[in-house]
Amino acid sequence: MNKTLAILKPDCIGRNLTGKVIDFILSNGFYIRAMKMAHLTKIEAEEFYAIHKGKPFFNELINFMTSRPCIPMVLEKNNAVQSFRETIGATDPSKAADNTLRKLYAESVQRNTVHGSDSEKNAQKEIAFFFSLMEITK
Ligand code: IDP
Ligand code: MG
Repeated sequence: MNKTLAILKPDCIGRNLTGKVIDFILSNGFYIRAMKMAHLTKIEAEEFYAIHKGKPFFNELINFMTSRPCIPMVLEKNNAVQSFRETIGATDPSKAADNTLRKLYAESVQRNTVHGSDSEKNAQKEIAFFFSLMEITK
């Protein structure tokens, strides 16, 4: 099994969808190995999303991600990165497949409820951004 980083985004917390989304993740076969609430500062959100700096949606994305706490978690499953991307669906909920988290719950391209790492390398980087080794259970 390998690991990926998920974040339940501020719109998920704000609309009280946390329980439903966690239930969906678990019922799709993922194990939660670490989880916490975090209220990102602007500097932290800019670092996490550094790859998008300069894009037209960047400033609004940072405002959104710092607007409330979020819930980062480390998920484990066979082929975790790709499998979780399939579980969340396309970035734009109007293009997301049926029975994906974003199709079910996302409000818009920006307020799309959940983050998932897009590669093995980024998963490792993003997990280390939020969690120390000691915080990740076996
Ligand atoms: P991803 O989350 O599906 O990997 P990315 O392209 O990495 O999508 O974008 C990161 C986040 O930035 C998205 O999840 C979404 O919240 C926001 N975002 C991406 N594209 C747009 C856009 O065109 N308008 C507004 N927000 C966007
Ligand atoms: Mg991405």
